[in-house]
Amino acid sequence: MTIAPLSWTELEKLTDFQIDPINGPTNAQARLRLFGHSESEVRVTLYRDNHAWCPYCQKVWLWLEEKQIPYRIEKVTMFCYGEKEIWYKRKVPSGMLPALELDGRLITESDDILLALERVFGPLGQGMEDPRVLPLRRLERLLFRAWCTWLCYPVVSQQQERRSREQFVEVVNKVEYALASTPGPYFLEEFGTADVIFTPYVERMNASLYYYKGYSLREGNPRLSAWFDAMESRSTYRGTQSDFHTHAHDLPPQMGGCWENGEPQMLVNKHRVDNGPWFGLPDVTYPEPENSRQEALQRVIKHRANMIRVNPADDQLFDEALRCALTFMMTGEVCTPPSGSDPALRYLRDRINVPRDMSIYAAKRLREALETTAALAGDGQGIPIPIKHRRDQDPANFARA
Ligand SMILES: N[C@@H](CCC(=O)N[C@@H](CS)C(=O)NCC(=O)O)C(=O)O
Repeated sequence: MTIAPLSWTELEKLTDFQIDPINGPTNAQARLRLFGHSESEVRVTLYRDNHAWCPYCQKVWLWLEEKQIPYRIEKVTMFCYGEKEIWYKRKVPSGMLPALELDGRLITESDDILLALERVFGPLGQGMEDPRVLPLRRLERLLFRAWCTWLCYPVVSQQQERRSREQFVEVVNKVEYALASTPGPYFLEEFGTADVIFTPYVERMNASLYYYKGYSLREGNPRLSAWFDAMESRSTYRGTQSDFHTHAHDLPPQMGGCWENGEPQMLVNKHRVDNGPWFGLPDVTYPEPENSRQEALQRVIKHRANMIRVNPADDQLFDEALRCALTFMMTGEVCTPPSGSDPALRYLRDRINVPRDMSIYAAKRLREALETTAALAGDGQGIPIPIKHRRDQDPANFARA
């Protein structure tokens, strides 16, 4: 039995999901964060990228959220997905992100930003220049370089591939040792600056090595695994956390390329990240919130006009197909989409971004509904995700209401 798709009005009745972007938990939509303070107390503006892809921005973002410093957020386009805003180039001629204004003074370079914030608001746990944090900061850079060496150069021989992997694993062992040297799950006794500094790239390593190398950082290393679990117990981290699919496809243009090794496990992982099932991937382990479907539905309803306009398919065809997928997601009833809509549904499936569009479980629910519904129409794929740039994600195309 297959049912007719619900109308937008009927779908709207199935979600009451809402967040308080200003004073509620960490979220990617906010333009102002007050943590219960008044707007007149805001001394900080964070300039970060539109899609929450920039790792150095995530570092500063997480720090501000942890310290609950009232701040404004201005979103800027990255070179890889669109035109840099002229107003931003006037402020920061290189166009680099993040930047931060503190009492009207502009600061660039994420480490300098954290140092300046510390001077005014105090450190987060042990600070940037604490003698116990300094070696951990160096270790993070060592890990970063070993990761780039493995991921971001073409695979020339199996021997070279093995050596790069071994060198990376050697540094990971040092990270495991550092994590094991204190009793709790964090780098030092208490959560603090060191954890914030490791977060953006360890998250990206977990995603990219799983997808391009068949290596599971989170599953293969018990201390890192416990660290990820502890990070996920924090609403601040959950609000900034991305997923495997988003990173697997946002990193290539940012890093100048990510190279697959073609090994059997890699091929299995890649297929799963792209085609599902998305539940059970080691990109998240906290339990799914009860309202993840409602969240996904609310986000689609809010942005449906742009999503339908930007989709390469005919607007009416995609409108109906999308409502079929949402009907299935909310009711569990099979709803067959119009014939020929399978590539359009998969085009959207491939472009849901976490945390920009919705949180990790909401995205999994929506991707699953889009894929299940597309499969009823056929096996047509959407236009492939570009590798050298991501202008398919140009925010200018989504700005119109
Ligand atoms: N060392 C800098 C690195 C900043 C950086 O590399 N930013 C990249 C994004 S992650 C950037 O702004 N690139 C320009 C662009 O993509 O538009 C810092 O720590 O802030």
